Amino acid sequence: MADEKSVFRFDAPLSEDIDGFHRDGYIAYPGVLTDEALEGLTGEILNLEPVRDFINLSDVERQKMGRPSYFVRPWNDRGYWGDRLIDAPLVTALLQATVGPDYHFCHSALRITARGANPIRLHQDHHHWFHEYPVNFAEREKYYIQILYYPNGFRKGDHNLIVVPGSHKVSPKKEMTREMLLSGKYDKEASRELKEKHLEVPPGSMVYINARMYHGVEAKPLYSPQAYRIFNIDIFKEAGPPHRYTQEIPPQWISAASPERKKLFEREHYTEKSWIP
Ligand SMILES: O=C(O)CCC(=O)C(=O)O
Ligand SMILES: [Fe+2]
Repeated sequence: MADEKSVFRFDAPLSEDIDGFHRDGYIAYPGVLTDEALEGLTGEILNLEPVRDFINLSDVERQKMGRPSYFVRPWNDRGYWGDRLIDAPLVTALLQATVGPDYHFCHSALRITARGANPIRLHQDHHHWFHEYPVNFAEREKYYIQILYYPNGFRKGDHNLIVVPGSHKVSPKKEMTREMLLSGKYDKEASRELKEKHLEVPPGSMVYINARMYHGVEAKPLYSPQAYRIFNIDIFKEAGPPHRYTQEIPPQWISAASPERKKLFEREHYTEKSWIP
């Protein structure tokens, strides 16, 4: 539609962004959603019934229930702005500049995290690494891209994203710990000193990552001034067999899709049998 409003403040990455992606394993775009998209997306998320139910609880109630976060995967209940994220020009340009032309939409998720949430340890995300079927071996080197959105941002020390720039060059290891990764032992493989970087981003930010890069999240303190952090994620995979969470596409998404968007959805979704030879 020619009269569609912009989702992002610009439509294409700079070449230095792409250089940064290859060097560091991620690109951070602080405040990249337009004001209108940020307001629209935030409203759509906060109006979802299970999200409303979750944020209407008090911290004490959530702690009693042992539920400091609300999580849904796949996140299919998307409104106008949530839907537009999937193939907004900046997203398409980033994927084409990094993965190339052959990629598919894998899945999405939504998480609302309240005070008292645990940290998420440093990890890589890729669903072919730690499974040992022939298909998993064949698919290991392919791109798996996570696009992280932070509608209300995060501050350092308050459920902030931690990245280890350059760690996408370290081959996946099941038994890797934070201490091992940062010990210096893998610096040669990464061709740099591996250290944590604690990010801080304003509302409306996106972080585009190669999911091979180690990343984690700090805890959300009980005294956090931000009552809850909103996080939504879209994941894209290089063309090939399904990953562990490659989602079934709702039929109405397919029938409403443009020919270009349809291509993103035309792939198999994951089932228990997907990897069994
Ligand atoms: O919550 C975040 O900022 C990132 C979460 C993450 O790394 C994950 O869900 O795999
Ligand atoms: Fe992750």
